[in-house]
Amino acid sequence: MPTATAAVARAAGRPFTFEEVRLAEPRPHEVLLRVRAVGICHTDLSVRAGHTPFPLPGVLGHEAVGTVVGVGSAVAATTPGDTVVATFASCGDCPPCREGRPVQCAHWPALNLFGGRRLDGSPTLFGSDGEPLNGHFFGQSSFATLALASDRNVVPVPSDLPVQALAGFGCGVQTGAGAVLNVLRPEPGHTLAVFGAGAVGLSAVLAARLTAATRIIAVDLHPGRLDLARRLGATAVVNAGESDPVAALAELTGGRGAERTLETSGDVRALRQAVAGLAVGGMCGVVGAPPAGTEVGIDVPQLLDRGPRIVGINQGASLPQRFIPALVELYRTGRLPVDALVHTFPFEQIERAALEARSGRVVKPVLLID
Ligand code: CXF
Ligand code: ZN
Repeated sequence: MPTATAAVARAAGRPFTFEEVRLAEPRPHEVLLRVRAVGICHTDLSVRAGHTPFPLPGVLGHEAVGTVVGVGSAVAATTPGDTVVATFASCGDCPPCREGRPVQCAHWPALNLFGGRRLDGSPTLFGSDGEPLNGHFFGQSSFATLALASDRNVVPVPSDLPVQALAGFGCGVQTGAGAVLNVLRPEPGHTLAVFGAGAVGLSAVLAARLTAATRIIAVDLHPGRLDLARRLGATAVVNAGESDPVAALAELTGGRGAERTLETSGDVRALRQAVAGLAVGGMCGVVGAPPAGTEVGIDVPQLLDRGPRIVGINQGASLPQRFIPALVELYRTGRLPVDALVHTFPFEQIERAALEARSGRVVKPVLLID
């Protein structure tokens, strides 16, 4: 059994502890990675805080870039020595997977969030005492020196690019850029307003620059993040703590509202504003997740009158084997400059990295593992 060091989340609200763990041997379609960089996403911290259900003790981490060090007997898409980005898991067998929509996999929650095991219930991780630990988080559990993934959720990428820049492509960058490029697809003359200028929202701003959207408006409460949004291509910013975003969107669009909005913060007030700020016939993409069970009301006469489309988008509606290489190529050619979002920390400083992200000082913390 391969042995690794992992940052283990023992219980909700407790600091990570560095422990020796053992990984299961790769099954036919599985891949063993030496993790070289792994981003911290809000979802990791939300699980660690006890707000998103995942069974603890366990190993989180779902934005790995690594080197393949072992493959199961049926793996054809990658080979030892390859650099890969690890992304979300999907079963490959259910109707949405077969129809090319793995983000809507029938087993998505079990495979990525709540399961802690493979779908058949077998553990992939063990503590040094031999007891099973929860793993398989997004099919990877990559806050560790080694991670077990599968041939469906690793994507080979060029080996000559900085690993820290590619880490977010497995979740945050894919989520923000995919929402814009795969779903919202703003047209010439359109205004896109992005609520939340974190890693997902800023990736959406970067992607919006690749479209013909005329106006790209970032909405947040944090002045530093709004400055960064401007530097990355937002044509206007709105500080939601100082002015009403719905009124600001109306003013910036000659009274029409935004043809496209994207809610990335998970705040229901922001979601209401993102819908209220739409132009007639506009589309609001929802990627930010409030706590389970959260509802918002719909004004039905306004629904009929204004015809908004409100679309939930998971992982940027990505087909990872196609979309991630495309994003990586955009990065390589300077057209998706995600370096501006990234701050690196040594793996041992995972707590400091988490703290900096929570304070808003750091947009995308990436842990480097040597
Ligand atoms: C999240 C999005 C919100 C629900 C849980 C999964 N995706 C990535 O971190
Ligand atoms: Zn994530």
